[in-house]
Amino acid sequence: MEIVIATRNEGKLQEIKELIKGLQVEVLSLKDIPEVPVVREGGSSFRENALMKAEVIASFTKKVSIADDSGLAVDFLKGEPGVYSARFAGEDANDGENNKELLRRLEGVPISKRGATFRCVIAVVTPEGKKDIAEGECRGIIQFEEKGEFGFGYDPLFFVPEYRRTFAELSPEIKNKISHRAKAMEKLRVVLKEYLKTEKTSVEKG
Ligand code: ITT
Repeated sequence: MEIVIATRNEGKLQEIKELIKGLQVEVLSLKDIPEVPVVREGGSSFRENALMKAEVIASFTKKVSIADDSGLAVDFLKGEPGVYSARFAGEDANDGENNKELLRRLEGVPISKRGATFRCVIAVVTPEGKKDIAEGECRGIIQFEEKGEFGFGYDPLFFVPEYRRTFAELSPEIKNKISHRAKAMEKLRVVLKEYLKTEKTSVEKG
């Protein structure tokens, strides 16, 4: 079975590919299907955005599609940047600019008030319109400066107390065991396995 990972974010793509390793699927990304439409994220929740992205791509490609909408909710900023995480420092902001903006907004805020949650919602949609959705969360503390080279986005600022490292200091293998994305994907592996079983049965039946 072919599935499409509906993201233009290279960091997410690599992580999701790792997380579905072992399933008998052939993974396509949006780079393999250049003509797909760009989905504007107009929703006010991760859930809405993830579903919208997966629905558009599933109906366009006629393949099972997986979309991830995720972001960082900082306690002191009352949940910001949230669904605007990719655009925190402006419409076309890159990771470095978003990290700088986050540090600026937290200037003078003590460590005790720098708690934050990474949230991830992943939607799986079939061409027939069947939808499944799962969420995952991970708690951490926003550092005073960037540390580490792995990962993407806010990883260099997101300190995980249990490991005494930022996400960007942890190897991809460890991040993929404990992250918000890993937790969401773990629930959806069951769903994908079911699709595979159904597909196998219908192929055998002819
Ligand atoms: P797609 O919509 O094409 O998937 P995007 O980057 O626009 O890509 P989102 O709208 O879901 O995706 O934005 C998520 C942003 O949240 C992302 O750009 C990062 O800045 C941040 N983010 C999400 N998960 C992260 C992670 O595991 N590590 C670091 N930052 C993360």
